[in-house]
Amino acid sequence: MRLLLAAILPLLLAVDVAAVKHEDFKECHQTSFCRRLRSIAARQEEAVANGTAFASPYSLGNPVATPGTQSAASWTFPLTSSLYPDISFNLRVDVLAQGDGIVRIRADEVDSASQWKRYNETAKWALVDAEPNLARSVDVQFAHVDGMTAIEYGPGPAQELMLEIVHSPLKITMKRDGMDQVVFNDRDLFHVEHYRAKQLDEGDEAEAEGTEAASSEDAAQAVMQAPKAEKIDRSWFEEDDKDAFEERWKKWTDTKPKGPEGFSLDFSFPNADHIYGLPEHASPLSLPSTKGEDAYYKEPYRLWNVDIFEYEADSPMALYGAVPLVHAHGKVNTVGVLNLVGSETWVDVTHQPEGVRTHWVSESGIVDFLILPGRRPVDLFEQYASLTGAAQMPPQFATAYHQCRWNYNTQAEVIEVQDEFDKADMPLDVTWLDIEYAEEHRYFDWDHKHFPEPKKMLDEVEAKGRKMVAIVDPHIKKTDSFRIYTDARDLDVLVKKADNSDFDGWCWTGSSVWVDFFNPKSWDWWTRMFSFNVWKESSKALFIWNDMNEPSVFDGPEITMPKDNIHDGGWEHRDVHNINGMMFHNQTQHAITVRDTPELRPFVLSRSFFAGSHRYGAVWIGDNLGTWDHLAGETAVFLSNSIAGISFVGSDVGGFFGNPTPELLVRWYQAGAFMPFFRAHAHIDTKRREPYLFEEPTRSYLRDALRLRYAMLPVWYNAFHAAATKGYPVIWPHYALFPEDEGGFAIDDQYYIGDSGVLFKPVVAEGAQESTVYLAADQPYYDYFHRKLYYASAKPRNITIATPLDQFPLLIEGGHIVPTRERVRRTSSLMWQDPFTLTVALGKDGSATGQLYLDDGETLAHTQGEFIHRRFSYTPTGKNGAGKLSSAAHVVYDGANAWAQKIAHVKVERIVILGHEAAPSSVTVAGEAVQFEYTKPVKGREPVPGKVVIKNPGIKVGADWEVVVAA
Ligand code: NBV
Repeated sequence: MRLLLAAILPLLLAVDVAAVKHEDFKECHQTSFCRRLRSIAARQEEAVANGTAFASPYSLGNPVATPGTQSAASWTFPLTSSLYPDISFNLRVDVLAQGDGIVRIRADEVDSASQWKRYNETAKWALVDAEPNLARSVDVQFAHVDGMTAIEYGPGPAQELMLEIVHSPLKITMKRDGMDQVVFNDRDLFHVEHYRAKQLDEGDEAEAEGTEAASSEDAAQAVMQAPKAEKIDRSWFEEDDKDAFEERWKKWTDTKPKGPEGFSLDFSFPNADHIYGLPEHASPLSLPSTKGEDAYYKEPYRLWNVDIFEYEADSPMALYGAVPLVHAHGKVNTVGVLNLVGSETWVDVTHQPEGVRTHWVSESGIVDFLILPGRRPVDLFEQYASLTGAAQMPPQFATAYHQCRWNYNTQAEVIEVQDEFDKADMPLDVTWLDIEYAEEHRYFDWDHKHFPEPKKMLDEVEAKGRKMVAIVDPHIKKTDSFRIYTDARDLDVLVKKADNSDFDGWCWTGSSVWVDFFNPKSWDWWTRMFSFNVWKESSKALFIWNDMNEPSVFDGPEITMPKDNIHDGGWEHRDVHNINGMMFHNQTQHAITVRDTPELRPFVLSRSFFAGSHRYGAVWIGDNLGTWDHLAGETAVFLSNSIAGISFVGSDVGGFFGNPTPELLVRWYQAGAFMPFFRAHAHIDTKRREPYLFEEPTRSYLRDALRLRYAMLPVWYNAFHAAATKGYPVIWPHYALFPEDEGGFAIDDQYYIGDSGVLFKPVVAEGAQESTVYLAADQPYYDYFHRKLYYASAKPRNITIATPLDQFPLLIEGGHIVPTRERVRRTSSLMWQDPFTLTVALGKDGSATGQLYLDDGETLAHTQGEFIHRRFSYTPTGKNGAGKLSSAAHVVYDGANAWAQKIAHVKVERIVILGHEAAPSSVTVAGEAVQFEYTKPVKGREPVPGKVVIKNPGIKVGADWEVVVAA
């Protein structure tokens, strides 16, 4: 294997300076369904532009209550296309009980004479309940008159939401307060390719076996009858596409046994100015246009999970993960659409004076989408979580610093790296092992030559309070001497080729096979592989990294699996491709959860993801380049992933490829300290760049970034807790936190951590001595390090901050209380009983609030009520800053729970009140005076806030108390 690597390495290095190989990845015109469906849409739009009347050929019949649902919140409508009158479809509309009125719309071909069935299981994997609860009938009012259906529903008695369904031509509008929010089929671009038999010759279509019985005459007749659709030409929908039944690309042939089965969806958002989402792309958060004269991109956003080598920092090309979710946002309303499709999908976005329009084309599957009503981004987060679930509370260590590299090559090296961190007084929680730890890249099997005693190594690491992560990739070396391969083969759980034999392909392991994690038979077996009885050389200090799960297949089309490969249930790979990585992540996470009794919190990092992946762990954004433009572009990627649930996210700090300059590395560590997932990683060929290797002052700057992360771990833990309980992102983009502030809608280079009020902006330009920050709230903003006070009264609300290399914009918005732990230790697990500092950043009305959630960081006891969750409030009680700071339970919990008792002695050692205008006369706790120091404010052009520092107030972090500040 090392020989193979030696052979491949020069290739890897050769491209070190090159950019992505565009020729390895398709553009829309190179994939037949995209070419076909997008050109149908283009023709239609051209016709409209030329003044030709055009209307959708699709219409609905009379509704019936959906049989079997026993609810008055589900209706089915016969759906027909005037172009193909003999093909019947159904359209089903459900109003869901959850999420204050989420609507689900599904359409499928019915009674198809074809032997084929469209893939209908995306919901099963993406949603917590594939069939979410339907609304109680009392909340929903339904009316159907003369080709028009109106469904009123919504959270309150006001019934402010309405679905207006125009039957012919089909158009579905979701309205709020009488205004159109989402219009489905607004531009009449909705189209589903029904199953058809392959035509032998032109003109044979009516005779051909299968589903297509309508003669062209019938069709012409139907077209005549279709209202307002005189000019539709059926030939538009049947472009002579030689690739419809078999598609060649480079050396690969996709056999496409089902023929064309794509579909096209069209959603307009008349009240939106911006659209966000559709991760994963290295594009701005507010998605720019892909069509029209001022299109920013020439290609649509592509959702097709790929192992993309050296991706570009600004591009709509597909990356490793896919969440077919958008937020459409305007000053008054925000709405979402979640399109449950796992096949290849391309999305065009256009911005018009009349709002934002989107056009989605997908290769296969049923039509199944959900309209999330909003009204604001925070509601969308909750609605999305009500469908896909919330993330799990991660183990504490996972929120701290991770040191990775491809590769730490020996057991001794692992220990040495840890020791060097200790010597350099740099905190570290996790050391990672890339593929070289495994004998011949047979994951699970240690290379004993270099790791002679893995258990001993793991125990040594654990003894220092640290953890390890080892990689387990999905490609399995195809050799009879490898138990994972023989097991999977004998269990018959491998992905199959179109001819039903086991698929094999090329990867790190050489000739490899892939387990089909859609096959339930693989699940228990995979779980067993991680049990301590089976993987004897592992321990509870070892966690897992799932890479290459798009899946990456070196000799496959677009470096992945052929689309005609077969998964469980006979489904083709094309149907499930974008879901594939999540299935692997899910099963690994499960295995890591149950390997111990009682169960401990798992940690599994995945590269590929889909809607719902946040339930299974963290994600990183793959093989970035160690360049300034990558550092600059990543913030938008984190935010875009985050709003789609994929919020436990980070990048390879320092960049995977290349050798960053010390300055770039410092900036990346500063950025990394504010990524939800903070891990340094580097390609095997890069120079070593562990932070302790650098000279001063770089070394100190790197140390400062690491220590700051550790000091702020409580802030991060709060945010992770909100993600786990409410479905909120760990980091918040401006539009989500300030949904009415238009000036912030396109901002994607700065963000807030949870609801902490902490605003961070990475410095991403070489030599930048200052940075501009946008302040959205009408509040004072305090420099985190107390150096300055900022207030943006003028619009645009930009301020300039000095950012020499050891500084970067980190502000606390007035009105927040920020808990930190300033005694940083070598690893986070050792900090559990350290005292807290509370920084009270007074708002302009003199008040502030904050919270602190703490649990054991390791077990699942928190789900049984073992935690503390405090709410801190500073309330002004008089003039000149008189006030009181109090601590009370934030939610109802048993204050005597085991964890609360265990940390009952943990103190608040310091309180810093920022923005205090005059020296207090006294500070007392329970009537006893406590020591404090006061620093006067500096007024003028460069103001510094007045501050009170209270040392050792004698209070416990888990208790109720009051600190009284007298004027
Ligand atoms: O396992 C090796 C690498 C890994 O370090 C990286 O983080 C992954 O994104 N892996 C990709 C395989 C191929 C890298 C060229």
